[in-house]
Amino acid sequence: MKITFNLFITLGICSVIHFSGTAQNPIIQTNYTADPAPMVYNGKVYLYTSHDEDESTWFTMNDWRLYTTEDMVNWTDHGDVLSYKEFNWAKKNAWAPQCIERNGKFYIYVPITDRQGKNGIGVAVADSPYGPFIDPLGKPLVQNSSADIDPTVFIDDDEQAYLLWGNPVCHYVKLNEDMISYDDEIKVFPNTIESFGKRTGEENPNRPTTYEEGPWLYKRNNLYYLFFAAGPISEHIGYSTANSPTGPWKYQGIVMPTEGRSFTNHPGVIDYKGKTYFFYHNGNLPGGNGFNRSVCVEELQFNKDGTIKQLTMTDGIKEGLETINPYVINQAETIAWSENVKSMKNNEVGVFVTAMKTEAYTKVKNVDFGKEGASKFTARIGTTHNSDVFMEVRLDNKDGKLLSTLKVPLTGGDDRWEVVTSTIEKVTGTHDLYFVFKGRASTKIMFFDYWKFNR
Ligand code: FUB
Repeated sequence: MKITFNLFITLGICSVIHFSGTAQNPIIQTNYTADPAPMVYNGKVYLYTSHDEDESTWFTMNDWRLYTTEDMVNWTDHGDVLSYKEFNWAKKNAWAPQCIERNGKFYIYVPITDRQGKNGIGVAVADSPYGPFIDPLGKPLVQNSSADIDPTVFIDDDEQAYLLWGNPVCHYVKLNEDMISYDDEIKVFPNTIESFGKRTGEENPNRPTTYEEGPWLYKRNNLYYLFFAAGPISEHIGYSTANSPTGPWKYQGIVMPTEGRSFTNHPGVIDYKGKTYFFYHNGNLPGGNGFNRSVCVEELQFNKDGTIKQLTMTDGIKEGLETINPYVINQAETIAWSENVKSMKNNEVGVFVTAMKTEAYTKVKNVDFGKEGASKFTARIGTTHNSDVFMEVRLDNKDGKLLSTLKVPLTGGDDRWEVVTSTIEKVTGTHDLYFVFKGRASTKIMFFDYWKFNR
């Protein structure tokens, strides 16, 4: 991403955004996330993202994070799964990643700037989608030019894997079966107007077409789609199609026009449970802007001829694909929506949530209590404040029916917890569940690790 500092400042400025009570976008509210890279594996969506540090005024990005869902509305936060520091040749810039599975191993491709200041694409390998990811090479997989950012990886039906990347042109190479080497020559897609559309509103000899960065390769009905962040700045998302993963590409138009308070955007597309989903980012969280971005998702729809119905940024997906079972332990960091809550991680409990202000809350969508219903509620919680701190459990909205008010025990730290149980009036049927955190302290009101109901 290359634009002038003044333009960065202008485009980074934020205004106040208001959400309706049913908003689902941005899908992560507990951290700023960008550059979505969804992967479907064993019936679950694994969403890898880059991570804008809070209050960034530049691309201050140190690690990659993972979120999962089975219903497309409740997302479980698994925290950071890899940092640029795991690559001993890297200096900074944990930018747009993508992870793919092959033969039970998980390969994540990441752009990083090395200790000499050169861009490159690293690869790290894990036995599980949750990591730990290890750099098998000890050096970049690709270090070809300053264009080496934004990798997308794709395995075709004939098992050939492709790595594509680049700004301001799109490079590609065929990967070997081991996914961490290549014998083929690195090539560039001809950056023609026919392939990527004529750039309008900016005279730039290096960028004659709309192709900017952030390619994403996807296949449907034997047609290959190349989604990409398109210019000029502020970016929109465009796409091209071809009969082979290496082109020739034919420009097809705009998938998502510019909007959303971020001067970048970045596509990620998956098929899941019979639908196609389009992930992107914007600056729409409170405090959000071009350097404090947030990942969103929309359903993507196609016309009969395979072209794409243009999208706008919406409040998000309203209907969950599954319900949540309240009679097993549910992690507090499985969230449909939240306000003033941060996710954190430690060795004691893994990922947990911290309420940063009084009245902070998390919402879990579509909790199915069944016909028999629940009569007990249990949560693992704690606080460092000896003033009164309470966690309320409510139904269907933040001020909805009160099921329970737990007095949060003074445990003294997020490495010390108590399990608290209360009896509740019987609840049956399917409801959205709200956990509302109340206390007098000005920060870190309380910690919340998990919850469960009993019959
Ligand atoms: O997140 C850093 C950079 O911004 C990415 O590499 C680009 O795709 C843009 O989203």
